[in-house]
Formats: sequence, structure tokens, C-alpha cells
Amino acid sequence: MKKSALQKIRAAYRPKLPVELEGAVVAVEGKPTQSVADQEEIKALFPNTYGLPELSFKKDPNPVAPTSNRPLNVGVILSGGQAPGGHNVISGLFDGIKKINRDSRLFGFLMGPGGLVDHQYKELTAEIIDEYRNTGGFDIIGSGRTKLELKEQFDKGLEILKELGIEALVIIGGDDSNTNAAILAEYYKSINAGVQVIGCPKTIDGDLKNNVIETSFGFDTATKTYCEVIGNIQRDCNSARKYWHFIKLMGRSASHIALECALQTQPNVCIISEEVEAKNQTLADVVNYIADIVAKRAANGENFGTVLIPEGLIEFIPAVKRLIAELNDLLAKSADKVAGLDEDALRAFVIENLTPENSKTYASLPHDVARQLTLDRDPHGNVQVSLIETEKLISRMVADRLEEMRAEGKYNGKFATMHHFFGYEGRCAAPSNFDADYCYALGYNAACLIKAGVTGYMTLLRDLTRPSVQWIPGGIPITMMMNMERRHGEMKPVIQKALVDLDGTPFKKFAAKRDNWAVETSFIYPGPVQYFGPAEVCDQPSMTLKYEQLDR
Ligand code: FBP
Repeated sequence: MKKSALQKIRAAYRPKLPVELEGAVVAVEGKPTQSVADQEEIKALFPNTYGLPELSFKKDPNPVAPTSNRPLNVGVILSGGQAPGGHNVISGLFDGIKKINRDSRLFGFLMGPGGLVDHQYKELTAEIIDEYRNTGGFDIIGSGRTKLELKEQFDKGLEILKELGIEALVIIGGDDSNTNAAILAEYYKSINAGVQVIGCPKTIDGDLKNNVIETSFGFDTATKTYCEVIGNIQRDCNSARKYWHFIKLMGRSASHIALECALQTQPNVCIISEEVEAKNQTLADVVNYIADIVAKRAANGENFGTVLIPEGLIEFIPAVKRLIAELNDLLAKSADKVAGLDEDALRAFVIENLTPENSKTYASLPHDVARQLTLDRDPHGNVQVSLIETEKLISRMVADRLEEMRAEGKYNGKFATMHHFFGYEGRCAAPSNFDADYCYALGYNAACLIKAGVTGYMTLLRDLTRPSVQWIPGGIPITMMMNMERRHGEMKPVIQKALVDLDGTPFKKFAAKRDNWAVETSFIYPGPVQYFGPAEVCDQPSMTLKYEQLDR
């Protein structure tokens, strides 16, 4: 494989492990855990894996020689959307199991959880692993979104695990994939399958976190990548002074990415979906807010600016949220009826079969947006918000509102727009030093959890704003993060998504400054991710993580 100059140098980077993980470790049990909500239901659904204690790892004072440990055969799956650092999780896992015994072997299942069910795999040798150290992407084994939920899938997976002598499976995924990891762990435990299942917190969206998991991997690099381009756009915008840039940012339901980018780049506007919901705002409220800022800047002779829009915004407009909830049930219930319908017939069917309030909301949305809400859900039942062009919808509505304001004598300016959507650009970036270290340590630590014999745990590192050598390694039962939610029309146990906390420091810091940023041009230009150089440019964690640490 031909490599760039940066790739060659970066391949030699040695991620810094927490000191507790250097050498042999012992697991120290903490207190038993319980789920974040719906304890009785979750306990009943996970009788074998509920309530287990938190674990932390300490250096083993009486280590045995690695050769006296048994070799381990381990499987690994990359699940869902790409996130920078996945290859380092795998290389950390590889090094971790080799440290336990040099004859241990690692098998990667291809193209996501489907590879386990369809028995598609490849052995990951030292040569392959070395090709991928510190690189972005999930291409070492590929990723996919097959949902592991059926007993037949679990049994089919077990066949290949047994055939390869695999005793532990590491699932690297977001909240939905780790929910499935917990279900799989419970099932294998209940039938004494002899296979441990360990989860790893991945997602650029930053919504897989809680009191214990401080951040998911990939968020740091992805947001730094978006901030570089937002900064570049802001500098262009401040130079040409003729465009309003509407920038939609990935993140699914949560606005963590948009908030982090706002903190780093200080745009004129950033909408936070969670606030829109909390304030029970309508789409018109959001549009009026932006139009007022455009008008104020125009009055100062500044017909340019930047607006950040989280991709999940539309789902958080309370009326649209109610509509989506009913649509999910309606479409799940009527799958056969709607299967062959063309666009117009589907629209008519939906309008006719929704309750009056939701039907009215649906009919009031521009046709293309309404249609996008009826598109297939992803395998986990999520609306595919990345396909909805919210940035165009909002800017179109702002333009209309400005014309009304012009007629009322409240606006006199020019409103030329540009649209952007940043998501895929950041998901496979070469991991920042933070993500390179974090991911390697998460993988290495997963090997320690396997050695400790546990199942249904997520690999964990704490104190992430300290230098990586001081991070605290351990593990947390996945059931601890679960609650019951409605999916595909049924109540299901799922990991609770972490949305932006409006009482948290990251949001408060933003809210305290946004009125200034709206009118005064206060853009910051963060520049590209840096891998070599002073710690203040290369090793800084995200601002969200730094501010959240103040709340802990
Ligand atoms: P994950 O939850 O799988 O990490 O999703 C990350 C994400 O990038 C979301 O931000 C986005 O909405 C979605 O994936 C896009 O999905 P796809 O890759 O299937 O287009």
C-alpha cells in the first residue's frame, strides 16, 4: 500500500499507555451497579449480567511470567459509523492479548456484526496490524450496521466462534451496538457458551457517555476536523463579506458536535436541538431567531456570517418529534401496505392515517422534508437524519422571513447563502494524539477485561483530561447504562443516549457568549489537527470534555 509522508511518520507513533496497564494487572472490584432507570425491568431481562460491580485495574504486585498464561483467541467487530481511532483499538487489543500470551490470536469479523453471523472473518496478524496503527478509517475489517438481536443470529455466531476457538468477542460500537453486545453477553452467559463479550465506546456523535464513560472515541478528532473547515469558511466569509454559510453537522439526535464546534470556532449562530426542545420552540421560532441576527448584522453593514445546525434538529422540534414518534409506529405497523406505494400515494396514506395534530404538522412541512421523514429507518430504528437537508430548509425559511421583515421596514440587507454538511469528512481522519492514545488504551484494556474473565462489560478509562499515562483503567457493566425505550413500536432495553445537558458547563459557556458572537464577528480559526509539536496544540482534549470535567 503506497503511503503519504505523514502516514509513514505517524505509523511510528507509540501511543502512551496508562502506567497502571504497563505490565501485569489485577482487577479490583468496586460497588455493585444498577441501571440508570427501569431497574426492575432491566434486571429481569439480564438475570446473569445485571448488577455486576465496576472494575478498576492496578499493577499486579506478584506478576506471573506471560508464558504461564494460556493463549487467548479473541474476535473483534467494528459496528456502525466510522470513528477515528478504531484501528488503534484493534492494535491495542492485539498487543494486549499478545502480552498475556504471545500465541494468542485475533480474528476480525468482516463488514460489521453481519460478518459474525455470515462467518466472514480474517485473522489479524502482526503484519496486518502494523499496516494500520494510528491510521483513520475502519477498513482493516470494514464496518456495518447489521443489528444483532435474534437468537438465530447469536447461535449462528457461536458456531464460528467455537470453530475458531474464540473465547471472547470485542464489539466496537455506539449505543445501539453496545446494547446488542449486552444482549449477546447475557445470552451466551445464560447458555454457558464460554464466550465473553466486551463493548467499546465508539461514536463521533459523543452521545455514548455517562457518569463513568467520559467520552466516546472519535469525537475529539472528528470535531477538530470540522473545526478546521468551519474556521477556514469563517476566514473566507470574513474576507469576502458576502455569504451566509449554513453548516449542518453530524451527530444524530445529540448536538454535542455542534456545541463543541461552536465553542472552538465562535460562529454567529449555533442552534442546540436540546434547547429548542426544552423551550418548546417551533421551526418558526428558530427561523425568526436566525433572521433577527441576520438583520442586526445587516444593520451594521455585515451581510455575512456562519450558522451551525445539528443534523438532528428537526427531530427536536416538539411538534415534529411527536410526528416522528407516531410515524415510526405507523410505518412499522403498515410496512406491507406502504411497501409498493409511490411518493404521492405514501404522502396521502400518511396524512390520512396519522392523528389530526400530527397529520397537520406533516402536511405543513415542505414536501421533500416530509418525504425524508418517511424514508427507511436504519436497522436500529433511527430516522436517518443525515439524509435530511435541514440546513437548506432553514436557510430557505430565513430568506422568506427576511423578505417579510424587509416589507415591514425591519431589514435592509443582502442574504446570499452557501450550504455545507460536515460529517463524513471527519469520521475517518487520522486520529488526534488524544484519540490515538485513548483508542489504543481502550483496546489494550479490553484485553485485561478478557483476562479478568468478565462479560457484558465496557472497556473504560477515566480522568481523561490528565496526561494519558495517568488515566485510570477499568470496566463497567453495560447494563448499568440501560433504560427502557420505545423502538419499532415496542419497549426495548437500550443504552440511554447522552444529550447535551443544558445545566452543564459546556452549554453554559456557549450560552454566556453567543449573543456577542452573533453580532460582533468573533470567529476563531483552529487550523488542522496537529500531531507533532507543543502539547498545547497537539494534546488538548475537546473543550466539551474539559468543561464537563469541571462538573464531575
Ligand atoms: P454511529 O452512531 O454509528 O457512530 O453513527 C455515526 C453517524 O456518523 C451519525 O452521526 C450519522 O447520523 C450516521 O452515522 C450516518 O449514518 P451512515 O454512515 O449510515 O450514513
